[in-house]
Amino acid sequence: MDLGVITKHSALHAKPNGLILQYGTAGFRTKAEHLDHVMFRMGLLAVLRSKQTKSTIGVMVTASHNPEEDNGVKLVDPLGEMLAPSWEEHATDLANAEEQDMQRVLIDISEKEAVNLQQDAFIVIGRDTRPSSEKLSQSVIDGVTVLGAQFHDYGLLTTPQLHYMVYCRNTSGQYGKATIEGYYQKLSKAFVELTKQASSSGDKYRSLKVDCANGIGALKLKEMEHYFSQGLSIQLFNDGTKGKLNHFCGADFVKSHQKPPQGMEMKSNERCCSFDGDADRIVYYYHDADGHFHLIDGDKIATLISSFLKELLLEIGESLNIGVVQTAYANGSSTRYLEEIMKVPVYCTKTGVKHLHHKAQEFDIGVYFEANGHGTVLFSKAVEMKIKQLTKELEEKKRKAAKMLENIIDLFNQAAGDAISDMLVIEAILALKGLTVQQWDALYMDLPNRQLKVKVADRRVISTTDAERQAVTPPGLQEAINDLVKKYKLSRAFVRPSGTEDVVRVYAEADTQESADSLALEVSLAVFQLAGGIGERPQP
Ligand code: G16
Repeated sequence: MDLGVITKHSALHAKPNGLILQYGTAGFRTKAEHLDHVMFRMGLLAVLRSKQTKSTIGVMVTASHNPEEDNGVKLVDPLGEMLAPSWEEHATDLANAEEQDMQRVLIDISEKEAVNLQQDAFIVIGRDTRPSSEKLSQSVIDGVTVLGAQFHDYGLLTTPQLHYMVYCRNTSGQYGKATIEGYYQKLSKAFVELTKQASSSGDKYRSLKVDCANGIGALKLKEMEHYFSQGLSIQLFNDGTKGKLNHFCGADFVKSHQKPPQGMEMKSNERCCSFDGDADRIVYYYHDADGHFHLIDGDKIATLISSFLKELLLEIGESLNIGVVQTAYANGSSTRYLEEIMKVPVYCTKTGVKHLHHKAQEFDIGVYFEANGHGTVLFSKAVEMKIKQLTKELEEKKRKAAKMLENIIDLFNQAAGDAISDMLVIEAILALKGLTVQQWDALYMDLPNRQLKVKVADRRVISTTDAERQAVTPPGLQEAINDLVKKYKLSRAFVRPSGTEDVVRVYAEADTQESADSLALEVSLAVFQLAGGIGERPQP
């Protein structure tokens, strides 16, 4: 490693004085103008990680659901998963190193992680459609090339597509072809095979309105549409031709405001969905005949998928170990339904798909979804092999079910939660089961809930335990929350510092919407008072 060269190049991507950033829930995220040095340094770090793992590493330039002015970066590990926790710490150290300490920090990381600097390295890079993304991804490339590594720049990709590319490359194509056509073909083939099995009355299920958050999802769906149009016709809204990214639209907006995105033409009882800015989350919704808005979030997506998988397993006579992984944001009704009606074990982890993904790997079939619509299903290698075998062996009815499972396995992006893949899975299940969006929604009734954000001077003053359900600091906050929760029926509330925005998140649920709103407001006020709120006090 020619450290002199690194110092010279690093000076061209100088760190703003006094700026401290942390590798958060999904990498670094802040205003785009503060990220040039981070991008260069993540290019360097990706090379070290690639040398250490002797694998291709991914770098994605995106700030997903954040406003257009923000940007961010995250590294993707060899099997398409999020970066290992010890390397998140290295990422934070490197991003915050002063110019004169860069060499020392790089050497420290290399020594701690026993990186063989002579090893070849290969990096793949993707970016979203933000105006700042192209230049920032060039800074990543500068970091990669300064360490003499090879790279492939995929240019515009959804985040899950980059995860897919990394997984394909490190399994020598076994998972799929590491090209955009490879991704389109793999998913579309599985989807078309599945929907062929739906009865013709399934036709009425085969059109869908998609809000693309004015992001990358629109570009990619337009490219992909003709591959799967035999099974589904889609109509795109907020496709980026006029509106601003994530502005009054997209999955995060719809989930947190519990209302439809702007720019979407909804007729009553029509099935609609929203992607987020980098197309790794999806939520569904519809207006009923009385004009009431119904949100179908990640919890109900997990329920639909788990019940379908259970039915298929029953048909082929296999009792595999299915587990569902949620976070504290999961609606209480969903957890109860999964555990008590469906008899599926449910686990709760901290927010961040990296935590859910990890837990889901413990099962034969691990279904994980955050309530915000971020999730996928993981199948163990043994299960995949068994299903393949069963497609050859069994009598017709069972063979058909095994074949469906085989296609479902191919349709999921097992590297990461993926709005496009999840959308196709959901559409296939609805068509196969002949379920309308209203029937899906009626599986259980969500408890009314509300999410709010509170601005504080330093959100790190809040620390949590018990999968973020209890606040440990600041002193007195949890006691205050406990007292407030006691005032309402069927209630629950928690607070946690966001890992992607400079806010504290507040979640409350209760027996009525008024109670949930009022509890969320009271908890927000407690946070404001006890955790150093700044700006305007939370208002009803
Ligand atoms: C990211 C993570 C998600 C997480 C979300 C919000 O989503 O990948 O797992 O739920 O941030 O995290 P926080 O509450 O810590 O801000 P995305 O879609 O923005 O990449």
